[in-house]
Amino acid sequence: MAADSFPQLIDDNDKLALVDGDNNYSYGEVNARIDRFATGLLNGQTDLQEERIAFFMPASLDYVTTMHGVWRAGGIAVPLNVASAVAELDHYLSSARVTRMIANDEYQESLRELCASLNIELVSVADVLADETVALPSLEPDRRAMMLFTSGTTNKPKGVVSTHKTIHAQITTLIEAWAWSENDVIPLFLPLHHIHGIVNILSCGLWAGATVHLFAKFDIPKITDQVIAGTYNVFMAVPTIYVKLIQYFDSIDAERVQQICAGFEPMRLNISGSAACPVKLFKQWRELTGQILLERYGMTEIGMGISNPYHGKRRAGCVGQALPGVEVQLFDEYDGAITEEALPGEIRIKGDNVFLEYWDNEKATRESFKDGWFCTGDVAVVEDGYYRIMGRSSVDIIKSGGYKLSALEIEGVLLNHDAIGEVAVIGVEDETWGESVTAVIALVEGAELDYDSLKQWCNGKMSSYKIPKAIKIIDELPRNAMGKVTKPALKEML
Ligand code: MCA
Ligand code: AMP
Repeated sequence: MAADSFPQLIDDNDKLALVDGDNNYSYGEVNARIDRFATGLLNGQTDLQEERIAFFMPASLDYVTTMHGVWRAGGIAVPLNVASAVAELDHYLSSARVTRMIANDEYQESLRELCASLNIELVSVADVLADETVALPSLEPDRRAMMLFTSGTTNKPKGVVSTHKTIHAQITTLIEAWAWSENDVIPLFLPLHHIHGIVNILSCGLWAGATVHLFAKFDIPKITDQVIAGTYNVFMAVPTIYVKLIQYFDSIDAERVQQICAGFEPMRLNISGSAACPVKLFKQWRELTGQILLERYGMTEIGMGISNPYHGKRRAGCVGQALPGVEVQLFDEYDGAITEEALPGEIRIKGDNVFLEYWDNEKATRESFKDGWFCTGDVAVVEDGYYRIMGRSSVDIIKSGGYKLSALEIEGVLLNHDAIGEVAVIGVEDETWGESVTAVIALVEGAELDYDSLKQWCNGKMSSYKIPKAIKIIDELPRNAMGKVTKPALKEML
């Protein structure tokens, strides 16, 4: 591979790349391990020819080895959410036609039956690592590299396919815009099946030669210990994480709060994204830590598109301007480009950062582009040269704690419950989660249902963060003249 066209790690052998608990790994060690893993995956072949290889593991040396190993060997990396329910995994694995699954001991048991039924070979990283390395294939930049599943306005999540070129563009634009350097040290505690964790933190960090501290989950005491120790100079998170940090401050003594805030204060950058950062939160964070949050806007299909400036004014409630190499244009409902400020329109995006296709779904891919622009479904307005996100065109998408959830997917599961006649799932404004999943239910005649039993019934049928946080039982769902449930009316009612 030509190092300048692909997502890569720097080749400074001694520089510290990853910290995983008490273990430190240099770029030299990680690079060598990736080559051994890629060689093992190839197992005599010269190129994986876009074989879909799924992996099911939290942030770890093995995760990095697997992701880059699949890339170097010419496969398509399919990182999965370790919190997925089996039914969700079945959909991801079968729709992507995955042939091999990489998971380590503790996770293998939960996957064995499913992998066997789908004829997927289940192996650990150690099983694959070769003793020696062979020459790895030379790949064209437009080869498919990664598939991430995203929920949308359809019942089942779609596989978003990016090429090496896409990921390279997504990384390099952020390296430039946010001034990444090898002096950076950043914690990574976000899930690694989404762009935020994969590209913005892990891939940018490794491209820049920075040090990335890996956490299997958002472990507030451990992470804040390191903040107090002055370990990090960059911090990236979803708004819910800043809210949770502030909530944590209420549960600890004033001296520790002061130490944590003093640890954030000298950092060169704190970023918020994946969901709207409320102005109140922006102000609270500045008062507590002195940090002016840099808010940016992105999407699985495009990586990052719009960002407040690194140098220059970061405006609360706004997401800033188009990133370098990204074209952004607002369009009205008649597909006319909006050229005046203050008129809202749909955000459409062009650039090398835009994904290639929805896997095996030509129709959905075609419908999501107009005249070469990718249509995001998000509505924004420009005010004094800054984009401000106003909302989404679909009421069926909910953003909870940074996760994009499909109301239709959740409704599809809930409708299998014997007591539920009709259901509409909506996102209700919430201080912690941004939007909180709420199910409005009309029961089957004579049936009864309480929240706790429904929550229990949902366990194992969907990832836990999709399970409604509340239910509201009503006699009949409101519908318009076409028979469609009027979700805006329901939202207003709640
Ligand atoms: C956890 N819970 C949630 C969520 N997360 N409920 C609703 N929404 C959520 N997002 C629930 C669990 O089901 C559980 O419920 C309880 O909270 C505690 O779970 P736990 O895992 O301990 O919670 P946590 O560690 O505090 O997790 C909160 C979190 C997490 C750290 C904010 O949700 C998270 O990592 N979110 C970020 C997701 C992300 O990276 N999104 C980026 C995608 P119970 O106790 O009832 O079982 S967007 C993207 O990539 C684009 C390109 C972009 O712009 O960035
Ligand atoms: P996902 O497909 O999970 O990557 O989520 C992408 C969606 O997150 C976008 O289409 C937006 O609706 C939302 N989003 C991301 N960043 C922001 C932001 N800063 N403000 C508001 N919404 C955002």
